[in-house]
Amino acid sequence: MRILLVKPKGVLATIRGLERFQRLEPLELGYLAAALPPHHQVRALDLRLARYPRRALLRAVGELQPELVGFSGYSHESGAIKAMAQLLKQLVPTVSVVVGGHHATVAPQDYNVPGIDYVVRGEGCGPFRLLVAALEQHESPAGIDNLLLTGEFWDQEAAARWPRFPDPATLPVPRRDLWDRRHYYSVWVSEQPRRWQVLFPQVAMVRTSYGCRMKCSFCVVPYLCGGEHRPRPVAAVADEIAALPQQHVYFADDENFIDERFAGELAEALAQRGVRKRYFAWTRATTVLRSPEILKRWGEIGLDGAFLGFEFSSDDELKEVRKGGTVASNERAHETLRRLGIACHAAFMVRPEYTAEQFERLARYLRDMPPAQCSFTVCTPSPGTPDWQAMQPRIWVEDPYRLYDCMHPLTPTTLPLPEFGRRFASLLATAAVKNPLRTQRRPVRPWELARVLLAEHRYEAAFRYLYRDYPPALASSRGEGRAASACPWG
Ligand code: B12
Ligand code: SF4
Repeated sequence: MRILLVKPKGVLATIRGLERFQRLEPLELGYLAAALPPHHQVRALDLRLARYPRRALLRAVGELQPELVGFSGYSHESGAIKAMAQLLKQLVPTVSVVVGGHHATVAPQDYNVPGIDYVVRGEGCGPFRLLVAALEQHESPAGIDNLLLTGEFWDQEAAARWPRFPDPATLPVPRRDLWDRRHYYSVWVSEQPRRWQVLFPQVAMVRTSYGCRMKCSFCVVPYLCGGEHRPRPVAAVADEIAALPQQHVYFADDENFIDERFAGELAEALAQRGVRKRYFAWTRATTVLRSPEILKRWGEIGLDGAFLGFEFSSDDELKEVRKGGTVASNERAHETLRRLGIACHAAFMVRPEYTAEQFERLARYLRDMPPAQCSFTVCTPSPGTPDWQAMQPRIWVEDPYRLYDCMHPLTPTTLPLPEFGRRFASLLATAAVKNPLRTQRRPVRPWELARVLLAEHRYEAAFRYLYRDYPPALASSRGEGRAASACPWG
C-alpha cells in the first residue's frame, strides 16, 4: 500500500517559539513505518518543516497518491488534524484516514468526526500493522485492540477504557531513513560549556522506556502506563544508540533513571560498546537524590543535562499537585547535578490564579538560584486525568484542546490576560541570566549567539502576546464565561 504519515505544524506562536530552541525527530512516524512489512511504500511528512503546510500536504498527496493517510498529534494539534482530514476526504474520497498519537489516546471521542475513519490509541505499532494488513486484504479492521472505528461503528465503551501498552521489547527500531536528520536540533546545555561549543547540534531522539511510577496530579503518564515504568531491553537500546550518526541524543522517556537497575545497565552497555555521545534526559529530584551514583555514571559517559520538574517555589503548591518532593529536595538535587558536572534544566509552572505578588515571589526565587537553564509553563491538568475533569466547569474557552500547550491558561486568570502574559514573559528574561552559557561567559560563534537571541525574543513575545490567541472578550478582561475560538491552520 501507499501510506503517508503526517506530523502537523503547530499553529500557536508559543509552539512555534519553542521550536526555535528545539525541533526533535518525528520518532512516532519512524516507529509506525518500522512496524510494517517492507513491501509497503511509506512516506513521512513533517509539516513543521513546511512554510505552507496545506500546500505541502496537497503536494505530497498528489505525488504519492496514498491509499492510507495517518496523522499523529498532541491535543493542540487536534483541530488542524481534523481540518486536514476533512480536506483530504473532500479531495480524495477513497483515501482511508487514521489518527493516532497522544490526543487520540486521551480524547478519542474528539476524533469521532467526518473525515476520520479510524482512531488508534496508545502504542501504535501493533494496531497500525494490523490495520494496514486488513486494508490491504480489503477486510474490515473491526476487532483490532486499541483501534476504534468512527461514525456508526463507534464503540463508546472501548473509547472510555485506557489502552493497554505492549511489552516494550516488541517495539521495532524506528526507521530514521524517512527524514533528513539535518532538520532536527536542540539548543544544548552543559554545566561547563566549552569555548566555541556548538549551541544547536543535530540531535537524535531515542525512547528507552515508557511510563513513570509517580502520580503527580496534573500528569497523565501514570494513567497511560498503569503507574509502571517499563524499559526496553538494554541491548536493543544500546545498539540503537550506537548506530546513530548523530553525536547528541535527546531521550523521549517520561523518566530516564527511575529504574536504577535498567539505567545502570544501559550506561554500562553503552560504555562497553565504546559509545561516546552527549545526552539530555528527563528525571526527578527524588531520583537524583536516591541514586546519585547512577547520575554520576551517566555524567561520566556523556550526560550533559537533566530536566528536573521543580514545578513550584513553595512546598504548599508542590503538595497540592502531589509532586512527592519539596523545594529543599529540588535544591539538593540541583546541587548534586552541578557537583557531578551535569547542567540542570529547571522547569517551573505558574498558575492561572497567580497574583502580581506570586509572580514576584517566583522571580525572587529565580534570582537567588544557582546557574540553571529554566523553562516555564502554566499548570494545566492533562486531558484524561481526574483533575482535567474537575476543571471542566471553569474552562473559559469553547475549544480548550486548541490552546492545550501548557502555556495558555485555560481557566480564568486573576490578573488581566495581557498582564498575566507580560509577567509570564518576564520570568524568561529573569531566568535567562542564570543559564550556564551566560554565567560561564564562554565565547560562542556570533551567528549562533544571534540565533539564541532571536529565539529568546520570539519566545518571550509569544508569552507576552498570548492574549491574542483568545477571543477579544477574554483578551481584555479577566474572562467571565466561555467564548468560541476558531481553528486556523496553514
Ligand atoms: C518527548 C516529548 C516531547 C518532545 C518532542 C517530541 C517530538 N517528536 O517533537 C519535546 C520535549 C520537544 C516536547 C514538547 C512538548 N510536549 Co511533549 N512529550 C514528550 C513525551 C515525554 C514523549 C513523546 C514521544 O515522543 N514518545 C515517543 C514516541 C515514539 O511515542 P508516541 O509519540 O507516543 O507515539 C506512539 C503512539 O502514540 C502511537 N502514535 C503516535 N502517532 C500516531 C499516528 C498514527 C496514525 C497511529 C496509528 C499511531 C500513532 O504510536 C507511536 C509509535 O510508537 C510525552 C509523554 C508521553 N508519555 O507520551 C510528552 C507529551 C506528549 N508532551 C506533552 C506536551 C504538553 C508538550 C508541550 C506542549 C509542552 C510544552 N509546553 O513545552 C510541548 C509541545 C511540542 C510540540 N511541538 O507540539 C504532553 C501532551 C499532552 C496533550 N494532551 O497533548 C505529554 C503527554 C506530556 C505529559 N506528561 O502530559 N515533548
Ligand atoms: S510529572 Fe513526571 S514524575 Fe510526575 S507523574 Fe508525570 S512523568 Fe512522573
